[in-house]
Amino acid sequence: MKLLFLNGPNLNMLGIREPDIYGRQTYADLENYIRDFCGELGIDCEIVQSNHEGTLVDAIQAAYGKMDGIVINPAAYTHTSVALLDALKAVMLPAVEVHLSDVSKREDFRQISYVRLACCRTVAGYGFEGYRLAAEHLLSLEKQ
Ligand code: CA2
Repeated sequence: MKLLFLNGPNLNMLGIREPDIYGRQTYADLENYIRDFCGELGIDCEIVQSNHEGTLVDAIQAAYGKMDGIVINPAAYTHTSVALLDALKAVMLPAVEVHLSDVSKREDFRQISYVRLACCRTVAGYGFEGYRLAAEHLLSLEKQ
């Protein structure tokens, strides 16, 4: 199984500020964590981070016909981006939305998620482990 792991704006700053919300581990640690569990689960992974909405749209489109699913943490674009929602709908790949923090317990403006409308599951509040839970869910769908 081939999965695209897509991370949105400012996730490259992990570990630098707001450790109380996002932890002390860095974005490089997150990439290593993803590569490690993908190795264990036999998943072929591609990991992309961008601070630019259009680049994230391009990455979703590039997954069409190439990947079997998408794990996406759109970061702040979660709450604003119809473009990411449309891109996910266009490629029709199974997608899981991931958030490091439990967005349901945060500010009102984080209660809206556009991408959720194109995702089969949301995993929020489990830190790095959420990415593994998302990948395991997509694996379980493939085995059905
Ligand atoms: O909890 C998550 O994973 C979020 O997607 C993270 C986003 C936030 O806008 C979403 O509402 C929830 C923020 C990404 C990283 O932000 C940082 C800010 C300062 C220092 C390090 C990371």
